[in-house]
Amino acid sequence: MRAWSVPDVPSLPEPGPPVRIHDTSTGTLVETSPEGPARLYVCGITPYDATHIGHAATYVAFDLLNRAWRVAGHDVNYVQNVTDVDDPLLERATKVGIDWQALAERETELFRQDMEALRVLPPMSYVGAVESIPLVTALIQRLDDAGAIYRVDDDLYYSVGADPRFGEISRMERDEMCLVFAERGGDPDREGKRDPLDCVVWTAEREGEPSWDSPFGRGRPGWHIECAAIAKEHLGESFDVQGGGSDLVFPHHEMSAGEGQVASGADFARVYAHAGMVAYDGEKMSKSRGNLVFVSQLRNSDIDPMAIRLALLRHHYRENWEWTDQALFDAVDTLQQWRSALSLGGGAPAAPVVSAVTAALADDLDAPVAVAAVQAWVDATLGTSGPADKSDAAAADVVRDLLDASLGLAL
Ligand code: 5CA
Ligand code: ZN
Repeated sequence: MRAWSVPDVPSLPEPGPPVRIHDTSTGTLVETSPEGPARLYVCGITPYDATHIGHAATYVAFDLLNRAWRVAGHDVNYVQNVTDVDDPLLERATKVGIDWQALAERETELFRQDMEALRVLPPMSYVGAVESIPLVTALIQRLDDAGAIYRVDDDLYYSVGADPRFGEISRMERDEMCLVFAERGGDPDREGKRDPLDCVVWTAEREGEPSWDSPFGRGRPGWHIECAAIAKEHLGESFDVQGGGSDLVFPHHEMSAGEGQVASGADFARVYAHAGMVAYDGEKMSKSRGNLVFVSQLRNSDIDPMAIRLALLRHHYRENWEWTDQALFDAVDTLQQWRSALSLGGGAPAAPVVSAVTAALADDLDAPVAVAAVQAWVDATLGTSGPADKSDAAAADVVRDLLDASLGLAL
């Protein structure tokens, strides 16, 4: 599938430090040490509605990782999927009476435009579930050869018990797994399953739903196997970081990692990184609850996308936080002040702010600390924090490049 256009990324005077990131499976910060290009898989959207601020926060978070790696001197092989066939998409298409493919194409296109406006670097491979069906069936075949697949009626299930490491990513107790599995698309109570937590990898053809030929009969892919198959094909059997929002820890990342590991014997990802959930009106922003603020709506009301991005960057990516309109207006004001500092050309020395911002981002993507360092430079440059050294005649160019390369803020 086509991704979106690549913005210019300026280079910085010197490389940034190695990047550390929080790993959900160990609860620790891990220094990433990519061999060759850094390999990143971030779960993409299910395109049945427009991109909301919660989605944007998650993709901006992993964009910081992509940028921090590049600043540290790595090439990055970034892969993202589009879940362009799945239950929620088909249900929405039926409900609103439009063709499911047209709905998926429309919302994917809007997502591309939103990502472009927010200066999120595009993935090298942007891959749909539908176009990946041959990869999915090949992976199911490998799992079947490993004895990890069985049938319930005509549907195929993956045995979670086939992976001795099952549960090591989410580290949830079984009771909790069963509850969360039921809430997030799973079917713990279906009769005929060997383990309530086993997940579907191939849903047999159903009346009125799309289906494709496969060695196991007509049907369509399950959700978790989609990401396992796409990641393995486009990044290799193992890769550096698997990313997504924290609502994907279980079952999605646990299941796709298990499927990946049983097929190859190798670790799926080295690190599992998760962004916190953005709330609005007191509850997690979600399509099913309907408490949404859409990026495209804000853009249509002439909000500067860089202000949206700055409002997101003011929160650490692992935090759960609540979006407010006021925070967006504050970001608009802040950008105006930053732009006036940059328009002076010279100002406070740039070198310390470059070190502070690249160090903060390499330290588990600490954007709030990076933003505070920029603010301190702006205050010193504008003289709003009292007398300051303003001797760096070329400071603005360096800080402008820093903002663009590290934080994705083109001012
Ligand atoms: N297609 C699957 C992943 S393979 C999916 O979860 N799609 S999604 O459209 O529902 O979500 C896309 C991404 O946005 C996921 O990483 C999800 O964790 C993240 N996300 C969804 N809601 C929020 C929210 N309120 N705050 C932060 N991130 C969110
Ligand atoms: Zn996924």
